[in-house]
Amino acid sequence: MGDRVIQRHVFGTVFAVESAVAALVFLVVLALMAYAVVRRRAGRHGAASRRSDRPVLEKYYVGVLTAFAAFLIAWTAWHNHQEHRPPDRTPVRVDVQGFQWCWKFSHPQSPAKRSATGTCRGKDLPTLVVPAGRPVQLRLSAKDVIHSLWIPDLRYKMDTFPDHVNTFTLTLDHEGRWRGRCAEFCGERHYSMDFWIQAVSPKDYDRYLHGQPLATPAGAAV
Ligand SMILES: [Cu+2]
Repeated sequence: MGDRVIQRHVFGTVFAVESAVAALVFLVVLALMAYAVVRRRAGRHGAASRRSDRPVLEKYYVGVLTAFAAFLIAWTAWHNHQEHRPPDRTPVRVDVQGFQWCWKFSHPQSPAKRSATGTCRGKDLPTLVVPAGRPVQLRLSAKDVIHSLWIPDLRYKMDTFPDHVNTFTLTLDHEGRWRGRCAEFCGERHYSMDFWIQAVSPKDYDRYLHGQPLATPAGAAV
């Protein structure tokens, strides 16, 4: 699947399959309960069963549940592995720092020492600029307390810690702009810790690293 694997697709597939299995199990349990209630109300009930009444049925029941659980674990782990395998190309690096109450995005490979930050008050939101179609490694840390970088539309979320660097690699397969948030309650203005993530063409990203303005200015609607 290569570079075009995006988290939203993987998340959607896993979520759909897990929901279908959960719904199936739920319906089967409901049907069995309804059957038991109706049967009892109809008065066709004998003495309470003893433990040893249906050993084969119980083994079958345990086996089916174990098979469902094993399938779900293996299915999810396999998809997780597909998304998190090492990128084919050297990723672009961006250092992300969360602080009370905004973000700072630094591009260490930028000759112009490019970085973006803001106050996260009103429309003063920082923009994380990344190249579309290329793997981007985010190195996350925090200045004060725990925050969490969250891009709901793309299904990315990872905590940022003051004393530890968390790393993950994402690839956005097309240009666009999405809203990001803080997903870890971090104090008084946690609710306003929003930012933008904007994927631009690799050529525009290179210009951005060299300190030139973007063709589509950061913060403008795409
Ligand atoms: Cu926060």
